[in-house]
Amino acid sequence: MADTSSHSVLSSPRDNALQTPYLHCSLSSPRLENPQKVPTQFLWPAEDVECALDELNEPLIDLQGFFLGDHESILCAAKEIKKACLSHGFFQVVNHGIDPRLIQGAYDNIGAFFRSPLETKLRATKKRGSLSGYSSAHSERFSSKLPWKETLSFGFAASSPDEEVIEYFKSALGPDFGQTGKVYQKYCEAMKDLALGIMELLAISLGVERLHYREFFEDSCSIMRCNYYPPCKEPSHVLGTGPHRDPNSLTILHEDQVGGLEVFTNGKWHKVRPHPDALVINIGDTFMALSNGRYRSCLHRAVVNEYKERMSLAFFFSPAVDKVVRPVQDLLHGDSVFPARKYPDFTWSVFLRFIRESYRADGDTLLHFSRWLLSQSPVMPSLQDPEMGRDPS
Ligand SMILES: O=C(O)CCC(=O)C(=O)O
Repeated sequence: MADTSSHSVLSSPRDNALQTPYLHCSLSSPRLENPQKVPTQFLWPAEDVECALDELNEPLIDLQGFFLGDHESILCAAKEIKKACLSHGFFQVVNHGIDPRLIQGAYDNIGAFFRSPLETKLRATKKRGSLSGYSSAHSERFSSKLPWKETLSFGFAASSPDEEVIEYFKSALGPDFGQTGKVYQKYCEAMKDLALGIMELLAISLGVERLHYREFFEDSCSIMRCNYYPPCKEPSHVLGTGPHRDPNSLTILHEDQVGGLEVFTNGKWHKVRPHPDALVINIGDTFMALSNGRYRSCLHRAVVNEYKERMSLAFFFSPAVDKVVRPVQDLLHGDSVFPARKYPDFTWSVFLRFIRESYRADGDTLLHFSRWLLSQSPVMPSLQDPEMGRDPS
């Protein structure tokens, strides 16, 4: 995989911070002199940037009845979730119980971080192989098809000390960022609790014992990523986030009202309409494996806007690193649609290492990971299964 030790920086004109950012590029290519022109490292192939015309007709699921324990509402929500997950792995939830002031606080704080002078952001620079840190266009790892964005990522483990996120912000960025750490500590805790609730609904929808996934994910090890997408003069040639399926289990995303998230289903890209009160939920590869391929890991991307900046907050919910990812027995009865075993057993730590060291997440990550895993462990009994690792889409 190509790599570069230099970095690119999406930065803003001094007089109008975050309104009309342009790009300084210090990759191996010449420095960008004309902000109207996108450097080649940010260009994507035509098939990846094909324009979405239609909106996705995903369900907007009301979680109020679930929190109140209303049996009928729970069954109804589980039914809608099942339909969405069998089809594309994407839905939105409202009445999710997350305080809107917490969400606003998360945007205010991370907006202030992205608006900070470059030298402040670089204090948290993501090191190669690390999950946490500030990254400009992921150029610390890649040198082509770069995403038009800056990100700040950090870990959140359910079993870690109460102040893990606060400590991260203070140690990476200094004491001034303690308050931002407090907001994100709370935000991640709230996301983890919501994810555990959604796991109950997923279990019900799959006909699995209701608490099975809640217990499996009790000691979850998640990743929070804040995305900042500056406006781009040539939006039709770049992507804020390239087409991919999330390798983790479940992603809970809040996006601002600019719009840009798109989902691939029925052979084409669909726009997702942002709902101010909703959280976006998508199934990731690890849950697809846990469901033995029944539920689809959602293929998605984010496009950028010519005039407006955009931010999104992605919580990537994942199991404890050493938990063995294996479907429950009830999902292993093979038939013509779902073979007995679709993916080999794996742990989140091995999957993470695969993505960090040898593979750039895309639409086929789980397929390639499964093949690689099988090539490493020829004694795995599931090797006999010819359907192993085949992507359902
Ligand atoms: O910003 C978005 O809408 C999508 C972000 C995303 O897919 C990611 O961060 O992996």
